[in-house]
Amino acid sequence: MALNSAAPATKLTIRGVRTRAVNVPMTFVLGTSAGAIRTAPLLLIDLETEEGVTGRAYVFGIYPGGPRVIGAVIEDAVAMIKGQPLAPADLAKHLLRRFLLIGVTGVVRMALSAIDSAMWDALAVAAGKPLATLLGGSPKPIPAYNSNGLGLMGPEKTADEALKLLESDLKAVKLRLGYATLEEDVAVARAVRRALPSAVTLMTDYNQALDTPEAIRRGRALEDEGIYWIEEPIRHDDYAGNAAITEALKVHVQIGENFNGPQAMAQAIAAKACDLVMPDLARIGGVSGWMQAAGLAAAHDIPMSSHLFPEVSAHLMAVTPTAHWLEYMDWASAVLEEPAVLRDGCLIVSDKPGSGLAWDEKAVAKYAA
Ligand code: SMN
Ligand code: MG
Repeated sequence: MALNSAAPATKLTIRGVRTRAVNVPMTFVLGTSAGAIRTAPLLLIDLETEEGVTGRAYVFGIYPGGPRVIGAVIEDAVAMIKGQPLAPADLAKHLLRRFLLIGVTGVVRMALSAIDSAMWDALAVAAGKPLATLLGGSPKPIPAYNSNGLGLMGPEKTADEALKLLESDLKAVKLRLGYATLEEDVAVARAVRRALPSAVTLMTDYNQALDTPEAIRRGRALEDEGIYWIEEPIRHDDYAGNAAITEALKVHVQIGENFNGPQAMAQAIAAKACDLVMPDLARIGGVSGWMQAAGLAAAHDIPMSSHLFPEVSAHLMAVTPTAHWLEYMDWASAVLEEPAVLRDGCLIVSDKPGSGLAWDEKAVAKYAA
C-alpha cells in the first residue's frame, strides 16, 4: 500500500458562523486597579463548514457590550471567506489585507484571532486529534496558577481568598496590586505571602497602574517579599519604560497580554522590555499567532506563559518550547460541557478531538446576554 493512501486529506469549506453572547457570573470578583469585573461577558463562536464539522472558540469581551461588537466584526469577516477552503494561514493573509485600513487592533484583532482559533479547532476535530497532537505535541498536564479573584480588597480579605484558591488543587496564585500607596501594596503582598505555604508561587499584576519611577520604587520595595513576577507595572506599550524597570529590578517583569500580534512581541523583545512574556490567544492572532510567538520566545530563550482561555491555551502550551505558567480562570466552566480539569498543580489538557470546547446549551440559554 502506498504511504498515506489510507488517510485521505479532509477538505473543509467555510460555510458561516454563529455567535452568541453570554454573561457568566464570576465565582471570584476580578477587582483590578483598572476597575472591578463581576461577570464575564463571553462570546461563543461556532464556525460552520459545508462538511458538517464545527470549529469552536470563545472570546472574553471585557465589558458587557464587548461580545456584541466583536461578534459583528466576526460575522463581517466570515462573510468575506465564505465558500473558501478552511486554511488558517491562507485566510489570515486574506483577512489581514481586508482589515488593513480599518486597523488590525483591539476588536478587529480579537475577531480575527477567534476565527483563526475556531479554524484550528475544526481542523483538529476533522483529523480526530486533540489540538496539541495536531500541532505536533501531545496532551499532558500543564503547570497552572489560579488567577481567579485576588482583587484590591485589603490584606485580610485577600489573604483569606488566597487560601480558598488553593482548594482548586493549583499551587500558585496571582495577586492584583496598584493600591493608592506603596505601603498598602506591601502590606497586602506580605499578608498574602504569610498566609500561603512557602511552596506556593505568588505572582502580582499591576494592570498598568504606575509610571516608570513609581514602578521602580514599588518594585524595589516588593522584591524581597517573596513574589515571583510583577506584571504590567506601567502602560503595556511603553517598551522603553518597561525596559528601564526590567533593568532596575531583580524580580521578573512580566508583560504580554496586550501584545497586538507577534510583531508587537518582537518589538518588546528587541527593546528588552521584560524578562517573561504572556501573550493572549485573542490578541496575539489565535493559534497561528501563538505559534509564531512561541517561535520568537524560543529563539530568544524567554519563558512564555498564557493569558486567559485556559482550555485552549493548554494545548498550545503543550507545544511551546519555553512554556512557563498557564493562567487558569474558571469563567468559561459554567458554559462548557467539559470544564477544564485541574490536578496536582496542573491543568490536564483534554484528549478529545479539537481544543475540547463544547457548549452546555442549557447553561448558554441561562446566561444568554
Ligand atoms: C486580566 C486582564 C484582563 C482580563 C482579565 C484579567 C489580568 C490578568 O490582567 O492578567 O489576569
Ligand atoms: Mg494581567
